[in-house]
Amino acid sequence: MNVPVPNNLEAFWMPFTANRQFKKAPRLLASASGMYYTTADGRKLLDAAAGLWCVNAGHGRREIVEAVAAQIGELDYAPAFQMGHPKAFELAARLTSMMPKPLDHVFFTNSGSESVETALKIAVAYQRARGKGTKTRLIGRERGYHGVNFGGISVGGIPTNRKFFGSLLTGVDHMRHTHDIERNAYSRGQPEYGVEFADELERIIYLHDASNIAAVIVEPMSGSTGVLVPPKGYLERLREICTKHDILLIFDEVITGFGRLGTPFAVDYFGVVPDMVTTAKGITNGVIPMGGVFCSSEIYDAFMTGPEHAIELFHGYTYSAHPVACAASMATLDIYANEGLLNRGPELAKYFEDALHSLKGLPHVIDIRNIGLVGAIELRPIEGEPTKRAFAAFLSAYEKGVMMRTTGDIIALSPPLIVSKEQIDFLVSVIADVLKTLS
Ligand code: PXG
Repeated sequence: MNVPVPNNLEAFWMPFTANRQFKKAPRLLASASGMYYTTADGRKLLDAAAGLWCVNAGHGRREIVEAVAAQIGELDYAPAFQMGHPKAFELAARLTSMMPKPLDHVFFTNSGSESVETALKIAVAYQRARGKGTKTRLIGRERGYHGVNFGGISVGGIPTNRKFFGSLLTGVDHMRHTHDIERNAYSRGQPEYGVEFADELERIIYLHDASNIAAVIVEPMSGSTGVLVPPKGYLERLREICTKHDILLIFDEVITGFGRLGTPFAVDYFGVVPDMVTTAKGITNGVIPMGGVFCSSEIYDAFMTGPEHAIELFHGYTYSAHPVACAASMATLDIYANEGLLNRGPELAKYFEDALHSLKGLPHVIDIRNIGLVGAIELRPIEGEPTKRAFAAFLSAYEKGVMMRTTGDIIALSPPLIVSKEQIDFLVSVIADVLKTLS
């Protein structure tokens, strides 16, 4: 029998972590409030990552705490299969009212990964439901991150997330990514060059034939692979090509959803409407796991045929529309609305942009890019040791009072949407310090 030992870090196999290194020098967070974490050794850390891109309204929001506590007392759990509870329907109506037409249905999940699997399955099943059962292939993109389940890593484009896990899904192809630092370094907002990368989709469609392709999935802005902002006109062109060939377009808005770009969704920022949108993270401010897949009425209606007593879609999770998650989400949406957090772009994005770009010229910096309340600083990798320089920057920032994310040799910044100009200044001054002292 394993006897529990106090302060034993061994048992927890940590996700996406260098376990042995971490356990030698752990970084433990003990509490959080507003824009700050407090570490177990009592230091205050500015949260420049919104947790993991999810705590958009900041930490410790009392309204969410109270809504969750009240919900557990009133209805702790309710099955969502052949049963319902009022908040699930209320939340769905509220969420879909935030989306442009025709995205007027939402399927609830518990994470971004589950949202992606759900969207891919709905895409394939939809094609079959409307009599186009040969349309099964899925197209993703290099450097895309769509979570860690088999569908998501198959359409995803991160080699390390794929190479250990066998043959993945069959029938998947990928477009090239849109990162083009030679032409677009130091872009502010959408880069000028690269609309033609969307034309690769035509080449892939020609190869496989549109009659065999169900859907294309992309992040409107790739977050976790280093804030890759789509070139001007790129998403519009993807939309045109998908429409022309009768292929569904899925936007993975797990990161961009709920205000990250300074607008409620990327759909609003870019003015491009896909057929499905995957979300999670900010849907509950990260407090309770939850995700949602928005679908067009055309997709939903295609399933609403056959005998009325029959289940239309054989898919769902024990915790789909969990009452506590629904309560957390409603309280979160109230905060977003009351404080105008989903529309902070006009007020803050330019300030954030100027602050970030002031780091140009500091040691190791090879690109700075931004959109809404997301920014990235790309560093020149140490020769033969990729990722090491950015990770050293992460550790140094942690010592200096900032928690940020790094991916590859890129520092990614996505503060909670309650961030103030003074906090942006502090963040940028810490990063400047870090860069000046980094080898
Ligand atoms: N799609 C996108 C676009 C994501 O960014 C997922 C799906 C998967 O969500 P879940 O909830 O299953 O993790 C994500 C998740 C990072 C980082 O540091 C990014 C994510 C998760 C953890 C870390 O960039 N994105």
